[in-house]
Amino acid sequence: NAGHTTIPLPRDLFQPERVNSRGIEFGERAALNRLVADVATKQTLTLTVKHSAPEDVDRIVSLARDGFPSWSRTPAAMRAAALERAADLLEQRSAHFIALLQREGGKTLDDSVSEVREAADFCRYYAAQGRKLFDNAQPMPGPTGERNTLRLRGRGVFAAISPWNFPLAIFTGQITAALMAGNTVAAKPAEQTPQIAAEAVRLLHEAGIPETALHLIQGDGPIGAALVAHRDIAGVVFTGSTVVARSINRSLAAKDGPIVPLIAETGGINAMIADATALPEQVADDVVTSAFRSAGQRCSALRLLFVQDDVADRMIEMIAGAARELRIGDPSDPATHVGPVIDREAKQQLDAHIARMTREGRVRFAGQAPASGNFVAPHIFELADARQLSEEVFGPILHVVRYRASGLDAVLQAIDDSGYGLTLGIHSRIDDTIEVIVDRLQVGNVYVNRNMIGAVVGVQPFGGHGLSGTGPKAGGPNYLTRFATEQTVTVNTAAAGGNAALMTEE
Ligand code: UN1
Repeated sequence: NAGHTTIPLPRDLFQPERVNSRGIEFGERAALNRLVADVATKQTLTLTVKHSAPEDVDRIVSLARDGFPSWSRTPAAMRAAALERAADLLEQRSAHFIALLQREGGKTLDDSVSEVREAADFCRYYAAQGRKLFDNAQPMPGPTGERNTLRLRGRGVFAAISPWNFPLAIFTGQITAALMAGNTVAAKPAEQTPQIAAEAVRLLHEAGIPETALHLIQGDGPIGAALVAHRDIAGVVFTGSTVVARSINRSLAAKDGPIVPLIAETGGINAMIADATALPEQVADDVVTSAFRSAGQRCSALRLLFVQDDVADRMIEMIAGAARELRIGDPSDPATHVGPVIDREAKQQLDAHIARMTREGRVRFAGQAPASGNFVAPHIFELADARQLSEEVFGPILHVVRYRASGLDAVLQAIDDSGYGLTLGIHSRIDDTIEVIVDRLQVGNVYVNRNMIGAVVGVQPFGGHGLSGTGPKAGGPNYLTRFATEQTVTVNTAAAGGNAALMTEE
């Protein structure tokens, strides 16, 4: 039997005059106002999304398989054009998607605005990369009398499994990369954010992606597992937890039939190192942004701050001071810095972590959150040893560890030993220190003397290593090729007869 997800729609979605005073960079005022009116009439409604049943998975994957020959032969320039139209549509309807991100994803205005921007950026970036990579076979060197070319082609049906924390950007990014590479797609969004996914798919179809090339499967973990296990899946792209990535790997390994690649982007116990030469105001600002913005619900977020002991007390005090200024509450209020966590289950897990740390006497700062709703206040805990944090805590919770200058090596060892390698922050004014740290740690995204979230498509391609994922980096120049398979063609140009046509193509 198919399950379902019910999402209550909150009151007061927008306060337009305040939105305007903050200056949204794109989207029109009229659209915002229409939206407010629209939502106001639906205050008490709930949204119910029907989940796919396991037998639907089979039907949908078959449809995607049938759609593959035609889509994979569609010229890359046409596939790219559809992605570019999707970017235009996302921008034209940004106000609508911003509202959805606030309503369904609980995201703040700033985060929602950036997310629509990022989704459009993914479309344009992959379109531009795809035009370069896919339409022309690349000539390869070879001896006289032989012509060698290498080309990329789609693999088949890609399963795209995406998280609730970037329900538009990551969802759209995975799908557009797979489509640009010539695959058809069965996309399974997080069960917490079904409406955003449904509207994004509708928009992509409207932009010119054929319905036979892109299919949506709504549901929770078991539906995702059925999709991954399906015999006709040619590739899987996944963003989410390390635990789920492992189970996908196991499922793929256990399948008969083709060997199926997994592109996984997972979590991290992301560290920042602030030494005694760092600028305290800058550190405080960047730590608060990295650890608490988006309610800490980014895989890039800072979890573990190492502070040199000479400056530790002052630094922690300044960070706590900056954290105290954060406004926690309704994400539809433009003044809010920290919105809710995604659901009750997430809140319960975070509350349990906070209770344990508090019992152990580690509290250095505890913020205030509204009592009702799924809010978790920012917290700072001090640990004696980094190894006391062995799992990713996905919320607005920062752990601090002091280190002595002579103990930097042990800090690097501890970061390395975690097995994760996603983001890393360094605050220091000593170039040698920065160089040593960057060189020593195999981490995907390193940020020096700035915050460590918000990787920009095409500027800081995003993704990690080890327990943090397989690479290649999303929004980077090597991403699309991993969705494709390669074919070389070697032609004996010296042969007579049948090869003449191929020869004259040159
Ligand atoms: C994620 O949180 O799942 O750099 C990944 C950033 C974002 C992270 C996205 N691009 O903060």
